[in-house]
Amino acid sequence: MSFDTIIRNGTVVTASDTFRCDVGISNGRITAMADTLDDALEIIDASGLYVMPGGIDSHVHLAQPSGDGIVMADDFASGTLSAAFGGNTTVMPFCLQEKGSTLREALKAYHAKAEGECFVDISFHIIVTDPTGHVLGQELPALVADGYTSIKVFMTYENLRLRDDEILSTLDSARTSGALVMVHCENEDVIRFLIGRHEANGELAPKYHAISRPVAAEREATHRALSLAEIVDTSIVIVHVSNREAMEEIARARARGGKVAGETCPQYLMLTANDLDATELEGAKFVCSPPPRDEKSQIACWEGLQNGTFDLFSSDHCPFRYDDDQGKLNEKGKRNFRWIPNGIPGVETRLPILFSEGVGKGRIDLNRFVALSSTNHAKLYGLYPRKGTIAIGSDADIALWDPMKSVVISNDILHHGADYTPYEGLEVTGWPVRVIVRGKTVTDGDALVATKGLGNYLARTRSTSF
Ligand code: DUC
Ligand code: ZN
Ligand code: ZN
Repeated sequence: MSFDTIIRNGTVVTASDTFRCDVGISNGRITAMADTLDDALEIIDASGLYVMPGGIDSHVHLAQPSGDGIVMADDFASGTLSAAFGGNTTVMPFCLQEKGSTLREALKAYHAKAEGECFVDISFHIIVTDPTGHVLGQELPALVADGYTSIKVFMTYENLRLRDDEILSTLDSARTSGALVMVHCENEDVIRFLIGRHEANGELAPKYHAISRPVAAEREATHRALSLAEIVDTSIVIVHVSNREAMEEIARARARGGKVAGETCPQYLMLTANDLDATELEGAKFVCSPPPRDEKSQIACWEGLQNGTFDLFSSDHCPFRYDDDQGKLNEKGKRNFRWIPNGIPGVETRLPILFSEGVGKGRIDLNRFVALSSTNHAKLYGLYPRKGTIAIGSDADIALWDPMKSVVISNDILHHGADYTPYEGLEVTGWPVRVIVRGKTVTDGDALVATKGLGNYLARTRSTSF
């Protein structure tokens, strides 16, 4: 049998197994796995490397309008390029419904932005901001049938949040149509009250962003979202969880029989609220929501990755330039934390951080790394087993990892559109040295060897996790 490509001498790692094996690829798929394979147009020597499923980052924001003249630092080209260099082969950006528009109109606009631009495969979650009868009764069921099988709702941000009755109707429609609902859990009324108090006191520095979004506001909203899902018997994903109290809500909901998935992100392992209290306005670089907490919360989030509270480790890549009047330091943001856009870059650093801090420091094993970074995302969001594993018949989406390669993270070596990384100076060991999407090499060492447009849009099935 002849192959397009053979990956030889590597150690294959999946979410369940680690074994020595050659991998044969034909027409973009894995077609053979055996001790020794011969005869291919291209042989890649993976001696000393791990052959892992490419990362799936199911939580990224690209080219998403943020209002007030703020512009996201990544479009689909730069965001997916950065994703590829970070070991990812699929990302799942959000498609924002503008109030007054339909979901189909939103999708049309985002498909136009992404078409021909991507370096890795993509698939959209739709952010529902205007859950009209038409949206929930007609559009959502038809969209699920067309492969748009997940949506996100917000409990915070004046212009995005849904009221509880709207969340209930959305969850109820999702149950009947088969969509999976991701929820951003923070109590908007609490946050607005606290922002108002700090503004009245003239407390306007970036650190007040974290102070006005306390753990209790996240815990309460997490509890409420889980209760609303329980009331209409719907599965739910609690995204970007930052602390133990919200984790405990997830555990309690599961103990009551709730179908709940949990997600955390690198910022909750590596940053704290103290980072927002840097000199001058540097703290703006770390403004994201929910905000990073404290060292005890970091420990809690590691426990959650170990014990299964979290199924997903995603970046929540939401990049804004720092020194830019369309970014963090816009005219109003320089004067008041309320106007600093929320979000930080991280799609390229997610996997090296989890590998180095997790596998390298003995907190998780290699198989859990693969589950948290790829396989569970594919299962939860309806891409498995086409994506998220190394198996015969799966897409040949592969990251070759050098577990010994040490890199000092610095913005100079990253490929995103932001002008900083929150992880500047962090040394990591373990780095993706070659990334292959459906059999085609996209990155080889520091070199980009593909052209944009290689990434496809992925229609998805319903979640297979619950
Ligand atoms: N929520 C996200 O999911 N990403 C960035 C900002 C936010 O509030
Ligand atoms: Zn969110
Ligand atoms: Zn996000």
